Amino acid sequence: ASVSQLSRFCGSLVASVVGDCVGGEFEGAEDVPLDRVLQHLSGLEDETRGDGILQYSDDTAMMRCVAQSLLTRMGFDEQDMARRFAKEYSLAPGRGYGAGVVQVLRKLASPQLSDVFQPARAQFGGRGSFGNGGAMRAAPIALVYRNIADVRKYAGFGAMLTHSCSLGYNGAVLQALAVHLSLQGDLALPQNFINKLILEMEEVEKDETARSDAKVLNLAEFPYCARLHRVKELMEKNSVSIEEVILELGNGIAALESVPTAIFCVLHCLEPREGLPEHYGGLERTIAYSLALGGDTDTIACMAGAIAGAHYGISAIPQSWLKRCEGAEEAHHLAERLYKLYITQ
Ligand code: 8NA
Ligand code: MG
Ligand code: MG
Repeated sequence: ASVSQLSRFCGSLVASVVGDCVGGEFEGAEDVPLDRVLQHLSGLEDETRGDGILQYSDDTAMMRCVAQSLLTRMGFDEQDMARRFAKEYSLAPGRGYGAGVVQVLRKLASPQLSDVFQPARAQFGGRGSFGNGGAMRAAPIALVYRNIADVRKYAGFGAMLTHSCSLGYNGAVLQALAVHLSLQGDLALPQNFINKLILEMEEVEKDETARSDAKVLNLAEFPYCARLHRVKELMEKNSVSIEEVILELGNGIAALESVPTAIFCVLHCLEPREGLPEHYGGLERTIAYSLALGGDTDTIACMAGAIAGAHYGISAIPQSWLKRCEGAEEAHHLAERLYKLYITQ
């Protein structure tokens, strides 16, 4: 059955929140046995347990700012978005922000600041952050810009407010491109999906700054393209172990170590997989698998959720999960409003 655009919008933002909320349990854990993941997820379905609501973290807090800014300004407005990040942080500083980014968020609160991209450029001795904080909040940009060149441009700018290293903002570009293609139904042909991402990122990584940043950080040329080629190789294998995925793609807080990983989670879980319950649909498999990788689980599940939700649509997310995740309903409303404002006008 075909999934409507509205359902894809809602699925993307809601599944990203669900990934963040359920992933928080294992954030930073080295080794996460699949049993524990499945136990955690089946606990959500048990209404009598009353473990309460799972709280969202920085991932969702910042994604909401991006969506609200796009709604209020009817387009990308860096001043407004920066102010929203700063305000959100000052109201709820305990959402698990990265250790470096909090300095940027404090500086962005200053009314004297004229260049809102400046605080990000001062990070890490002027090199800028390569964390995945730009990528984790990129989905709303892919929802509202339908032209792929705009997706690239505004996902990059949106990330540069906190992440000025090209590895940081290009991770956001890749994440937004993956959501963009998923919204178009491109995951129906996984090989085409990954090939298109590689072609796009070849353009993105041709850039002089991207080349010199890769060199300075001792990475191979075209680092994202290289990872995407590894994703492709893993897709072609009959069986892939968790250890292999972590070794080849990573599970860390750097965008390079997590965005291609999230994309792989989605692709790998398009089909039923050994060890995952048979009654799970693709979206549930994607979230469960993302958690089982360990490391930055909230953010990998958040990013994989945004891509998978855009493919499967809102009805693929179990009600029992939604009900236990803080901000899931709000994300549904935000997606509906973005759809109304940008698609049906
Ligand atoms: P960020 O910009 O502070 O980057 C995150 C971290 O990456 C920094 O604190 C540094 O350790 C490292 N880093 C980034 N750029 C550089 C650089 N140029 N040189 C050296 N080190 C660098 O924060 P962010 O917004 O990118 O956040 C990323 C992640 O941190 C998110 O997953 C978020 O949820 C959060 N977080 C993660 C964990 C975890 O254990 N995985 C725990 C708490 C918070
Ligand atoms: Mg987080
Ligand atoms: Mg995280």
